[in-house]
Amino acid sequence: MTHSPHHGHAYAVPPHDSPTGHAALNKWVNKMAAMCMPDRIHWCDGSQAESERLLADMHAAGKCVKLNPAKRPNSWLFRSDPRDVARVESRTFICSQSREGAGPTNNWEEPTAMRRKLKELFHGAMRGRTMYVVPFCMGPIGSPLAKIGVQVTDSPYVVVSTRIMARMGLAALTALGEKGFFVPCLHSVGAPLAPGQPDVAWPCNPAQTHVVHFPEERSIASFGSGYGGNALLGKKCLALRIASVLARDEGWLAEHMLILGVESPEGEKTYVTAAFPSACGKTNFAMLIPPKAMEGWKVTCIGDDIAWLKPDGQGMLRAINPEAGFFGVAPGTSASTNPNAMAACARDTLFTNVALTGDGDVWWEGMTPEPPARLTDWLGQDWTPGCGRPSAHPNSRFTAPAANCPCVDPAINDPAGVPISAIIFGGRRETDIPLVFQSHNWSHGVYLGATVGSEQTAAATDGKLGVVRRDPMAMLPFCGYHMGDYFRHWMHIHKTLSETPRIFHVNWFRKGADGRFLWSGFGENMRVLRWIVERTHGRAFARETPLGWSPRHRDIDWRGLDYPEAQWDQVMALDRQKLKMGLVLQHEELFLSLSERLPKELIFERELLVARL
Ligand code: O2Y
Ligand code: MN
Repeated sequence: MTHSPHHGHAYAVPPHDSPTGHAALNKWVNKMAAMCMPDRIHWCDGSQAESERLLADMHAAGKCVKLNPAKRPNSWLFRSDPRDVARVESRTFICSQSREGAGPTNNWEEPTAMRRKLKELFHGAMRGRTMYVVPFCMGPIGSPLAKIGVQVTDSPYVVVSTRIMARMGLAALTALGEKGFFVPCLHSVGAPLAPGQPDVAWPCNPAQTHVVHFPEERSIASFGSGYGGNALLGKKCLALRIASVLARDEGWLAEHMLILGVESPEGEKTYVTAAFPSACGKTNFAMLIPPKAMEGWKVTCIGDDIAWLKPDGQGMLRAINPEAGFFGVAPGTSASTNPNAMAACARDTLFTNVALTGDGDVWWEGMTPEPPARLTDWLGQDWTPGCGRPSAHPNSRFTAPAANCPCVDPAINDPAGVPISAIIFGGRRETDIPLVFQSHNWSHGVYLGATVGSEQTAAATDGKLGVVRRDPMAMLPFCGYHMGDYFRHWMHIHKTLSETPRIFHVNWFRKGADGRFLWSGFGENMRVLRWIVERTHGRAFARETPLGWSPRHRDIDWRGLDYPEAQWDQVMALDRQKLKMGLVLQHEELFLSLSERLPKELIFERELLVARL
């Protein structure tokens, strides 16, 4: 196949041995190659040997640091370009046929115009590089809930990361077969190399970054960034934005939720999902270790970020984690805050933008109480404590296999998924919102999820720190269609269930008048989680409040903790007048922006809330 670039001689797609007879896939790969003009094409098999080869090549090219195998076996450190450190919401687009289809919460551009722009951007974008063809399966191979994607990328970092985060390679290709449905995912760092031009450690093109979704076509194109959610297209792009559209059309839910299992001392297992906006301690909650005094209670982890939930033949909502690894925020993760995450990244892990110790290990703020005396920081510069800069970027990450996590749930690879008894929504709120309450019913629960607000942190660069952003179901940056239709879909799903999960709201982050946290969180959250689980089984007491059903001090398991009732009253307090004047008005603002597409049930719920307050 030949193609004539603007500036000169014809381009011929390099010969490549496709391992699949999937005609549509082969055709698409050839078409992408003709446009991007890579020097080489490599179909990824997903083997350990392939990953080792790519890492060795990147190491030889100065693109990563091999960590000390005695300290961190089979692990590597990458340092990104300082302009490419996080998801870029302002450059993320949902290009549905109509602007209405994307709704007011997404950036929209007319699809034909965007395709024209992308064609220009991708034209010759892989010159001098290898185009990797990366088949991957989101969800356990063979699961009726799983979906296949194929990413073409010129980033070997993306290839080795995808191998950890998804079931990648020949197994996915075999599951796809010769006629199966796949989501085409086009990715380039947008930094072609002229003949003889030396590469840089982290090629990218921040001025031209575009992360684009075509929901009707079910395809993704990402240009200019090599980082995280912009580049690992199986994660936020496929498993949330495109999957939310598939889920709407097919009768299921693609959610920004962790999945955990709670095992009682009697061995009863209850599965729970929870949605929190980015960087609200989701990974810590997903891997929670109960206080010692709550003997016999155990938490297991299915996933820390994304859940796909589908009613089964009996009307029970069952969930899978479409991912196979954790792309966790490093700073703040420690042996005391999350020993399970520390164990998960103790080996076989890719670190990005953390600091390097003198003996070839990694460090980040919060890993140990005392920082090492000297470090090489995430920018590759000498670092000493007190130099005034953090050693690791606040959005630095570990990419670790879920299989390494000591608390991984045995059902993580179960193709049928796990039955969900409770759904938790939460945000980061220093004031106003009590620690925990339960919705009156499904429609009230959807209202709670739809009106979640959270104070901003570092995961989204365009967010302003500390400002409360409405983040419905933690899906604001991730819903691939109109948010009003999304709420409607949540209402519809209830009609397809015979067993309805109970819905709860939590806020681990409330502060007292003295500015100190009223709740210490982490393992102590097990006390709240136990109440939630017991409620789903009809075993725990509560009192009715205007916000929902709330536990009293005596309804919580306090073994091993002296938590005074007066402090409980503070963490659970609600100021009716303040809520009526502030919160409900803010809900109104969100609802107004969604206007005609908002399901009427949510308007009723707001009226009921005002009346109760
Ligand atoms: O900044 C990025 O590219 C990653 S953001 C991220 C990563 C893992 C899990 N969740 C998130 C998020 O922003 O929700
Ligand atoms: Mn997330």
